[in-house]
Amino acid sequence: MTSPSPASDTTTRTAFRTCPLCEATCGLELTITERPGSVPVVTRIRGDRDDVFSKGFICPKGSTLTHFHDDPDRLRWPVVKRDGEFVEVSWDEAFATIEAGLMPLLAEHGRDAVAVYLGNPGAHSIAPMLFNRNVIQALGTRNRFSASTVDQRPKEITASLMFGSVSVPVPDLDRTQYLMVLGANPHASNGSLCTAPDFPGRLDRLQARGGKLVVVDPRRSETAERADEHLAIRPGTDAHLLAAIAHVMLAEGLARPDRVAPWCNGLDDLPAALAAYTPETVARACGIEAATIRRIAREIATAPSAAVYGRIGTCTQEFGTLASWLVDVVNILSGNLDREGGAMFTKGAVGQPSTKGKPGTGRGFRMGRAVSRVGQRPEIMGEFPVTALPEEIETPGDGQVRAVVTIGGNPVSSNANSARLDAAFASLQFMVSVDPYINETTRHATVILPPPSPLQKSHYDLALWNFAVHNVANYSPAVLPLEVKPDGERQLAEWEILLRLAGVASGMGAHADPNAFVTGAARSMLESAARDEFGPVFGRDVDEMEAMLGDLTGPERMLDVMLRTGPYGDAFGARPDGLSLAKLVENPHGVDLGALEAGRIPDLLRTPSGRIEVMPDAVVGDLDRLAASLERSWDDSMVLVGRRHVRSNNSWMHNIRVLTKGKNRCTMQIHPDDAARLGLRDGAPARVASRVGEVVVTAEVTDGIRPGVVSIPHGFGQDLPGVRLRVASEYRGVNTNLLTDEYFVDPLSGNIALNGVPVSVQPA
Ligand SMILES: Nc1nc2c(c(=O)[nH]1)N[C@H]1C(S)=C(S)[C@@H](COP(=O)(O)OP(=O)(O)OC[C@H]3O[C@@H](n4cnc5c(=O)[nH]c(N)nc54)[C@H](O)[C@@H]3O)O[C@H]1N2
Ligand SMILES: Nc1nc2c(c(=O)[nH]1)N[C@H]1C(S)=C(S)[C@@H](COP(=O)(O)OP(=O)(O)OC[C@H]3O[C@@H](n4cnc5c(=O)[nH]c(N)nc54)[C@H](O)[C@@H]3O)O[C@H]1N2
Ligand code: SF4
Ligand SMILES: [Mo]
Repeated sequence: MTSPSPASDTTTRTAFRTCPLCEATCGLELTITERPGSVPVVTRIRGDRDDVFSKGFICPKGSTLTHFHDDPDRLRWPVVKRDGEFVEVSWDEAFATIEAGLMPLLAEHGRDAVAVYLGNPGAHSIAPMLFNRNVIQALGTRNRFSASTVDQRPKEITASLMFGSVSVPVPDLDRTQYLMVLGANPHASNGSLCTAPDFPGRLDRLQARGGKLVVVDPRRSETAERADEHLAIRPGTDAHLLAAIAHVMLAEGLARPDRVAPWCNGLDDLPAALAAYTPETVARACGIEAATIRRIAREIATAPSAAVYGRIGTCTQEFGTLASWLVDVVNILSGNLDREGGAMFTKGAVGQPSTKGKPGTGRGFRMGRAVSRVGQRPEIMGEFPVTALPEEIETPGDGQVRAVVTIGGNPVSSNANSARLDAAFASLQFMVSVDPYINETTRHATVILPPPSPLQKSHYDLALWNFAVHNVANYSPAVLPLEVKPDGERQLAEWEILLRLAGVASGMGAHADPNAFVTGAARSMLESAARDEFGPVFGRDVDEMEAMLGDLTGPERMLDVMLRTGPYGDAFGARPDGLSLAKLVENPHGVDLGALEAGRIPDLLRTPSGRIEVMPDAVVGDLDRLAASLERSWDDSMVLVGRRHVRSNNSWMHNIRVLTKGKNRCTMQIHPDDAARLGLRDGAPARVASRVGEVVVTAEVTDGIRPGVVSIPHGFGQDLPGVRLRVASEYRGVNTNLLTDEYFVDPLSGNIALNGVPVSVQPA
C-alpha cells in the first residue's frame, strides 16, 4: 500500500515482515518513507496487529531492526585483512582472495584442514537454512561444528531416538491446564524450541483460565516470579527431579500412557530403570523436599491436561540428555503426549521428515558414525561437538585444522573456555566469516563477507515453525532494496554470498553462478518429491512441475517447492486451495493452518520399529552416571549458571544503544547469605574463578537466586582489541564463557554444560 504524505513528493508505504531476532517470530508492521532519488527508509516499526500468530505483540528488540540496519559498524561490503587492518574490497576481490588463500591450503593439507562453524542466526534466516549445506558439501570437510552443542543437541538426540526424526514435542500452551517449565525463562527469551509469540501473555491466559504454572529454576526468574509455584532447584539436577516424578507416577499407579501405549517400546522396563529415584533419594541432590516432588507428580498425573517443557537450563548441563529424555517420559506417563493440552507435535508447512515417506516408519537415527581426530568425540547429526574445535586447531598432525569458515556465529564469545578458543582462532592460517560485524571471532578473519540487514532480506522461518504452538506459515519479501555503490557494485544477498563461497570451495571459481546451484537444488527436490509414493506429487512429471516454478530464483524457488509439496501444499495444482509461495505473498499477515492436531502418533513416527522408543539404549546407558551422582555430597559450594535479558540477544545486539542503555545488566547475581559469608557487597566487584579462568564482575546481591549459585549472563565482553563494535565495547560487561569449561560436558551429546559450573567467588 502506498499513500502520499503531506510533505510534497514524499510517499509512505507499509510492509510486513516476521522478526528474525528470536524464536517467537513476531509479525512486524514497517512504515517506509520514500522520496524520488533517495534510498527508501524505514521510519517506524510496530507489532502487526493482523499477524495470524503474534497479533500485534513485539518485545523491545523487534523495533530496533532499523538501528541494526543503520549501525555504522555494520559491514555493507566485504573486507580483507591486509597488514593487520581490514580494508574494503569488491566482491570479486573478496572471493578471489578466498580462492587464492584457502584452496592451496586445502590442496596441500586435505579438505579436513578447514573447519566450518555455523551459528545461531542461521536458524532464523532462510538463506543459511537452505544453503549452508552447499558450503559444507563444497568444503568437503568432516570438521563441522555449530552452536547446537552449546544449546539444544540433547533434545535433538532424544527426540530423534524416541520418535525417529527431530520431532520435538511442544507444550500446547493455549490449551493446557498445567504447565511445568524447567530451565527456561520465556519472559526474557520469548521461548525456545517452542515458538510462541507473546509467550508471557499465553502464560497469563493459562493462569486466567484456572491453569497452574510451575517453574523449576535455581533463580526466581521473571517467569518464576509470576508462576503459581517456583521450585528453586540445584543446577544440573533436573534429571533427578524428573526421574523421581516419573517414579512416583509409576509406583503410585498414576501412570496412564493410554492412547500412545500401544505405540511404545520399552514402557514395561521403565519402573525398574527408575526404581532408585524415589523423591526421598533425589531430594538432597535437587534441594527440593520429597513431599513437594511427590505432590507435583500427582498434580501432573491428575491435571485435566498437563505439559512438561524443558529448555536451555535442562540441555546445557551435565545431565542434559537424560533430562531432555525424562521430560518426554513424564509427558508419556501422564497421558499427555500427542493430546490436546499436553505435549504436541507441530505440522510445519515446509514438510518435516515426519511428514515425508511412509507414515509410521523410517530409518531411525544413528550417531557416532565417525569420531574426531584428537579427542575421539563422536559425530552427532553430522557434526562434532564444539568442545573438539580448539584441540583440532591446536594439535599438529595429519588433518589438523588450519582454516575456519564461520557463518553467523561468534564462537569466541559463545563457547566454553573462550580464551582458549580465541587463541586457537588467532593461530589460524586462513579464516572466512559470513557476518555483518567485526567482533570477538571475526576479528581473526582473513575475509569477511557481510550479509545485508534483515530489512533487505526476504524471510520464512524454515526451522522455527516446525516447533510452533500453532500451525502457521508466513513469507515476507525484502522490505528495502540491496544497496548499489556509485560504481555499480551491488550488495550481495546472503544466498548469493553462500553459493559463491560454495562455488569457490568446490573449485568452480570465484565467478560461479549462484543461480545454477539453486536451479539444480530445486530440481533435485522435485525429483525426490516425485519419488515419494506417499507424498502429494508422487509420479508427477518433474519438467512440468519445474515449469510451474517460473523464473523464481534464490531461496524463493526452493521455498515454493517445499510449500507446494508439503502437507498443506497445492501439490502443483492438484490441490488448488493449497499453499504455494504465491499464496503466502497474497497473505502478508500469514496463513493460519490451525491448532496443533492430536493423534499424530503413530503416523509421525520414523523409527524403524514404528513405535516410540521409550528406552533408547544410549540414553538408558547413561542412567548409571545419574545413579552414581546420587552419592555426591551435594553441598552448597558455588556453581555458575547463566540467564538472559529481554533487551539482549546472545552476543550480537549490544551495539544497539537503545537496547543497552540503562542499568548494567551484566552482573553476577548472588544470594545475600553467600554475599555475607564471602564479604561481598551489592554493586562491588567480585572475582569469580573456575578451572579455566577468572573474571571480575559487579555483584548484584538478591534473594532471587538460590544459595550456592551465582548467575552471569553470556554474550558480553566485547572490549577486545580489533573488535569494531563501538557501543558494545564500552559496555561494562564481561564474558562469562571465560569461566565455562570445555571439558565439563554432557558426555552422551557432547553438549557443553554451561550451567552448574564449579566456581569460587571472592571480593576483588
Ligand atoms: N532476549 C533474548 N532472547 C533470547 C536469547 C537471548 O540471548 N536474549 N537467546 C535465544 C536463544 S539462542 C535461546 S537458545 C533461547 C533460550 O531460551 P530459555 O531456555 O528460556 O533461556 P533463558 O532465558 O536463559 O532461561 C534459562 C533459565 O534456566 C535457568 N537454569 C540454569 N541452570 C539450570 C538448571 O540446571 N536447571 C534448571 N531447571 N534451570 C536452570 C536459568 O536460571 C534461566 O532462568 O532464548 C532465545 N531468546
Ligand atoms: N554461558 C553461556 N553461553 C552461551 C549460552 C548460555 O546460555 N550461556 N547460550 C548458548 C546458545 S543457546 C547459543 S544459540 C549460542 C549462540 O552462539 P553463536 O551463534 O556462536 O553466537 P551469537 O552470539 O548468536 O552470534 C551470532 C553471530 O552471527 C552474526 N549475525 C547476525 N545476524 C546475522 C545474519 O543475518 N547472517 C549472518 N551470516 N550472520 C549474522 C553476528 O554478528 C554474530 O557474529 O550461544 C551459547 N552460549
Ligand atoms: S519477541 Fe522480540 S525479538 Fe523475538 S521475534 Fe518478537 S519482536 Fe522479535
Ligand atoms: Mo540458542
